[in-house]
Parts: sequence; structure tokens; C-alpha cells
Amino acid sequence: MSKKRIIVLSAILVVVAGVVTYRFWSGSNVKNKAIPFDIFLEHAVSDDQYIEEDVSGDHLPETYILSSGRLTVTQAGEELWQTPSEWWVDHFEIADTTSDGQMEIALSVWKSRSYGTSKPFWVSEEDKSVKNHFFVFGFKDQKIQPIWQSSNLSRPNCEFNFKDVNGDGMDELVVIEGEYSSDFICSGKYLAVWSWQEWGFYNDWRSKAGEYEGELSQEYLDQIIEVSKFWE
Ligand SMILES: [Ca+2]
Ligand SMILES: [Ca+2]
Repeated sequence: MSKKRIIVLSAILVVVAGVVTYRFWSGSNVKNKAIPFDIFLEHAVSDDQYIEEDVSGDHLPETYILSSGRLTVTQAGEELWQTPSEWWVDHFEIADTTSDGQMEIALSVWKSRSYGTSKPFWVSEEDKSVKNHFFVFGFKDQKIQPIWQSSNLSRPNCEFNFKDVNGDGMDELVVIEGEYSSDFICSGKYLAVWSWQEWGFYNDWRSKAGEYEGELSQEYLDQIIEVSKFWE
């Protein structure tokens, strides 16, 4: 092998080693920054909710119980569905989220990893920290199936509900959006309205940054109803 060749090969090896080392360390840093789900669980709080409603349409009501971050759905004492242990559900609503006349189950979920077992090819380093997601499930063939699942929300939903705020006969998703914080407390910063359009939720309106604490009160809804006259 000529001397020139050896120099070129060595240079290539140095570059490859550098890239491998960089990827290893940057990967480790991403991991170290992530808040593990078990640490999150020590701080997490969920609403205790109990709803009886026939969402499946078989004229028998199902029972929806949210307790300690898990939603369990039963009918006549038989368990139909339970949210996975790696999700923390802090609130759910039963509403016609997709404006098709059918009721669905809307969930505010905290979980690690933005995507499931398969991530899109353009995502090289997946964020493993615990983030808020918005999920919609519905009945198909008498089974609870996913209808729509967000990836990591850029702002967590501190509160959400479905209300027809613009009077068009269809419910909008009304939320108090907050910011992620290390103490896991969702501090309300924005009021926002989203509506379902064919294949997802679209933002109709967001307030200026402010302090929106507590529940989605009538006062907040009245503010939204007032501004909804000006958006089309
Ligand atoms: Ca039913
Ligand atoms: Ca509406």
C-alpha cells in the first residue's frame, strides 16, 4: 500500500470515529435530559372521573372510570378497554369530537416518546421525555380503537373541554394551554380553540399570553364566545 493511500485511509478512519463518537455522546445527552416516566409518576395528578354513557351505540351504557391516571371502560361488569400502564391520563371527555354525530372519547395523556414503536424516518433522535398528548378513541365494531393521536404537543393542555363556542352547531375543542416545567405543574398561559377538519384538529384562535389558572370557567368561555364572532 502506498504512503498516500495509508494517509487517506487514516483520515477516513478518523472522520468515521469522530462521527460515531459524536452520535454516541449526543445520543447519551438526549437520554440524560429526558425525565423518566417513573419520576413523572411521583408528581402526576389526575382527575377522578366517573361517567356512564352509551358511546358504542348498543343501547347499554358503558362505565368510564378515571382513577390514578388510568381510564377503565366496562360494560355490564366486563372490561372493554383500559389505557396502557405507560400512559398517564389526567382528564377525559366524552364528546362528538369529529362532528360526525358519533360520540368519541377524548383523552389528555402524558407519556414518554412522541411516536409508537415506529418513528418516521426523518426523526433521527426521538425525544424520550414525558410530554402531553391529545388522543381520540371511538368504537368501531364494538371495540375501542384509536381515531386520532397527536405527537408531543408543543404546549401541554392544562384543561380541555368541547363546547360550541361559535354557535355553528358543532363543538369545538376549547383548551387552556400551558408550558412544560420541571415541577410538572401546568400553569395556564393561553386560551385556545381548535376545530376538527377532515383529518385533525386545526387552531382557530389563540389568546395573547396571560394567566389562565384553574378550570375552563364560564368567564373564559364568555371571552372566547365574544372573539369567535370575528373569526371565520
Ligand atoms: Ca354501549
Ligand atoms: Ca361550533
